[in-house]
Amino acid sequence: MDALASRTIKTTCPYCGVGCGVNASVDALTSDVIIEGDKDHPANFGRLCSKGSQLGETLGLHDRLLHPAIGGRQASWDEATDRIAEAFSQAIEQHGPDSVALYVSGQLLTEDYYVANKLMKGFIGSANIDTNSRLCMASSVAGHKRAFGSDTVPGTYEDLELADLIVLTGSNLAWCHPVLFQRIAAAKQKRPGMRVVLIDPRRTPTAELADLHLPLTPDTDVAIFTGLLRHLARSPAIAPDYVETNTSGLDETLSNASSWTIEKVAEQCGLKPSDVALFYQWVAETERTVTVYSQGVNQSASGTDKVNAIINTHLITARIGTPGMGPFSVTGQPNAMGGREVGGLANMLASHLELANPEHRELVQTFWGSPTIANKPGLKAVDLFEAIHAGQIKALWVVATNPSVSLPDANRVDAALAKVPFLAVSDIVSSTDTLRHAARTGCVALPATGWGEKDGTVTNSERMISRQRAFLPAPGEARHDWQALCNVATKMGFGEAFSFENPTEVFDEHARLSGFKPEVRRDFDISGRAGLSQVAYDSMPPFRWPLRANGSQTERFFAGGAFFHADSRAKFVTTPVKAVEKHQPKYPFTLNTGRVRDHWHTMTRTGRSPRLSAHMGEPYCELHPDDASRLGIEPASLVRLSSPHGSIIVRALLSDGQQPGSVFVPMHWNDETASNARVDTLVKPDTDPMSGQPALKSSRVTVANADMAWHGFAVVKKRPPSLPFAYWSVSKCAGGFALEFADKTSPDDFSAVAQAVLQSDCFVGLQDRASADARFLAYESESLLGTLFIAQDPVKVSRRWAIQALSKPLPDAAARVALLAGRPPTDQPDTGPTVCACFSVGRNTIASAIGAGAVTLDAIGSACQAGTNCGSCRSEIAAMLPPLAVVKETFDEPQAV
Ligand SMILES: Nc1nc2c(c(=O)[nH]1)N[C@H]1C(S)=C(S)[C@@H](COP(=O)(O)OP(=O)(O)OC[C@H]3O[C@@H](n4cnc5c(=O)[nH]c(N)nc54)[C@H](O)[C@@H]3O)O[C@H]1N2
Ligand SMILES: Nc1nc2c(c(=O)[nH]1)N[C@H]1C(S)=C(S)[C@@H](COP(=O)(O)OP(=O)(O)OC[C@H]3O[C@@H](n4cnc5c(=O)[nH]c(N)nc54)[C@H](O)[C@@H]3O)O[C@H]1N2
Ligand code: SF4
Ligand SMILES: [Mo]
Repeated sequence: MDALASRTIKTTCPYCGVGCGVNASVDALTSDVIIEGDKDHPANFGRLCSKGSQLGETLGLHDRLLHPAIGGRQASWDEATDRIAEAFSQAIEQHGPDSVALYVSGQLLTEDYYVANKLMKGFIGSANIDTNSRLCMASSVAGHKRAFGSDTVPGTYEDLELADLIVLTGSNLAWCHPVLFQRIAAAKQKRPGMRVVLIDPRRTPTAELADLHLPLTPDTDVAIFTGLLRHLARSPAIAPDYVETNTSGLDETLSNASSWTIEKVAEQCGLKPSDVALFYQWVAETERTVTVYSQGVNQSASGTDKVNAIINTHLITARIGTPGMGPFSVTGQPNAMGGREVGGLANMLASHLELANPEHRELVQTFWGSPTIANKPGLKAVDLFEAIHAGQIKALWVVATNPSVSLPDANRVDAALAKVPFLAVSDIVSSTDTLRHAARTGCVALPATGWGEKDGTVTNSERMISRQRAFLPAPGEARHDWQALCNVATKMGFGEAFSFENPTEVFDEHARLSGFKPEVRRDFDISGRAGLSQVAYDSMPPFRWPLRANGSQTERFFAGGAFFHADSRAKFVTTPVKAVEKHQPKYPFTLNTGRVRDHWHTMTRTGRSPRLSAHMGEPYCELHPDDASRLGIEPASLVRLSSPHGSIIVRALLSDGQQPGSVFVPMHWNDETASNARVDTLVKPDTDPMSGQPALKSSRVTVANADMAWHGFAVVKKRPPSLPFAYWSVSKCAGGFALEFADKTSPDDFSAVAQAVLQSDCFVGLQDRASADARFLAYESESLLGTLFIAQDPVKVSRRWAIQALSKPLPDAAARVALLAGRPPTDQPDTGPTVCACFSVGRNTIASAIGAGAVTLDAIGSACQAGTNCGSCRSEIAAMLPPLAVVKETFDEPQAV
């Protein structure tokens, strides 16, 4: 056992921007990694969500990328970095610095990110470095800059607890920032007077906490906040002194808002006027108001305007920078903020300085002592991949992101990855949709260290900088991303500026730059942490920026004005309301996309966890039951969604939380986990004109039955090398893999299907060819290899029960018959699909607890443990509880059980 691994190490969760503190240790006997929430961390005070709690299950060396490769052939680091340096240098020599590009990620540590940005902007001399944060936070950055003159998040998480009204817009906080959701839920329980409003076209689990849900027509947020501004201007909530002293542009912005009466807003947004009026009334009467926003706001062609329409309502009321109030952009990735701080976007410079400002460029160039500095913005993510098609980009290095899955018009992105003359990809796993392209002749794959192996810092949504610390050794030949970047920089001739020995030195340079020439006014400054020794860096506790050289800090920004525009005033931004898109008969549905509770992005990590994969096992499309019945789509059948850009096949999940005419498909599934479910192949590449952020939540699609002749479900110990069917999806389960599949034509005999899926000749089974009903079971000596069920309609066998059987000893003849019958024996009730991932509690178990009289979350927890560990499932459990009236009745007239 490595000496590193025997102690408890304080680190930070690698998933969302909440940035929870994690205590990690390795069990000396089993080598299992034990994960607990860090009670001392100011983001979570010991809480973790389901993803954080199950981090241990996502580690391990299987499927890791362990060696560099050139053209798919294993190579040494020296050869691989030679090849990258040569390809980059050659392109620069022949076609100039703008012919090369880096596409990086908000999941890099600040130290990795700093080095990447320094190399590109200061030494290569191009700003062609962009990041997946373009898909994520770019509209918030642009909105902040327009309003404040800087990319500043004014408040802190504590504001969420201190607020009397929280407006959540375009955010599914319960699933995407679960620990913040829990902090709000706890505060609301203590202070029931606190109100929550949710603005989201669909009813999500977040709605469980909401006193009011406004299911607006997609992309009409600008209208609702413009109307709110008008309303506030006419209410006692207006703060004339603050507006007068600290802002500019209100008159023009208000005159743009003048026609947006409650009735007009309600009509534009498809809401009841009384609901809009109630929302406006609550905001007007509640001084302590926080507006939390995320991708329903950012990922839109009017994303930046949405951000500014929100900020306008906080400026007019002076509800900013004061405990319990403010606009609050919650960031997605663990280091979305750190990336912004080092200038990771193509239009920014390090230390929150401006690429467009000559004084700022000179400051950074002087500090770096660099031969050059990029003097014009580089290509933004969507444009960058388009520039490959135009032949402008000759060499591209992708680090810690999976653009073949996550960028809009993903088939065209794939074509670009297949076409770019030179491609390098750094990743931690051995196979992704993007990495596949790096196996082309002459292209390079680099193995990176992942969470638990790497060391550095990340910044969360409330400007809190925390350490990620290693507690595992680097596997195989994996190296840290900053090291790979320094290796290449050195080979390109920039060795002196990239001679960092460790992340401490990188952090130190970053901290010093932030305090260099303080007379150039900026918000970001961590020079108070410059000059740390290795020991001090290693033990550095979380701290919030700014932390200046003199030790001073700013907890919250802008209560007293002091904005970062030249006149120190904030700007009201006029945000014209765009017309709602007309109905398009050819593509009648609006395609909304986003996340599920237990998967992270392209599933390269959460997909390794059986517990996390149990919650949502398959790609799906949420669809209103009325639309489904009109189209003849049965629940759980397979549907084909098509757009002008592509087409996918996913499972239909009927839900009246969805608006008729809209569908929702998660972004997670990809070619590694399903036959044809990359939702971004459908998504249009339209972007916000200000921020360049793609409009990922509003494409146009058709929905139709996928018309399958038969459906299959199997659990197997070994994943089959291929599944030759029109539809398939694979998920990790305890002891093996769960497979769903279907095909267009029925074979005469399903034995060949059984052979391919069960990967064995030793199987027993029965089949009824006329009804396409068949069951098979394969075993080897004492153990079950897999079971397979085929039916004409979607297979109705209990998934949990079939999965459990895989880990049990080979059943006796009676149990085999029960297995083949596809029904749990009567003494083993079907516990239903997983709701609580921590304790693997199924929906049916929770339903029986409710049936037996448990009518509160706590009572259900006592009865079956569900919801008692991380709490991420509590909103789903709450949704299963009967409405209050029924609950009361049950209390009044207890039923004899
Ligand atoms: N479980 C999980 N958590 C995550 C992630 C993950 O992959 N999995 N990823 C992290 C990352 S990087 C990010 S960026 C965040 C994202 O966090 P969120 O933004 O909360 O998540 P999304 O599901 O992308 O979208 C949020 C909501 O926007 C709604 N929406 C769509 N269109 C509109 C609209 O026009 N107006 C309004 N008001 N709402 C609209 C959608 O219906 C959806 O419920 O999550 C982070 N946390
Ligand atoms: N339709 C639609 N598309 C979307 C979104 C949406 O809501 N809808 N959301 C967008 C948003 S907000 C985001 S943030 C993106 C996310 O999209 P991506 O960034 O493409 O998704 P990830 O799966 O997080 O990709 C990270 C990759 O880096 C690898 N990796 C993990 N750790 C490390 C490391 O330390 N070093 C290296 N080198 N590699 C590592 C992982 O294995 C994985 O392959 O998706 C965007 N795309
Ligand atoms: S809320 Fe969950 S995913 Fe986000 S940082 Fe905390 S534990 Fe990780
Ligand atoms: Mo994101």
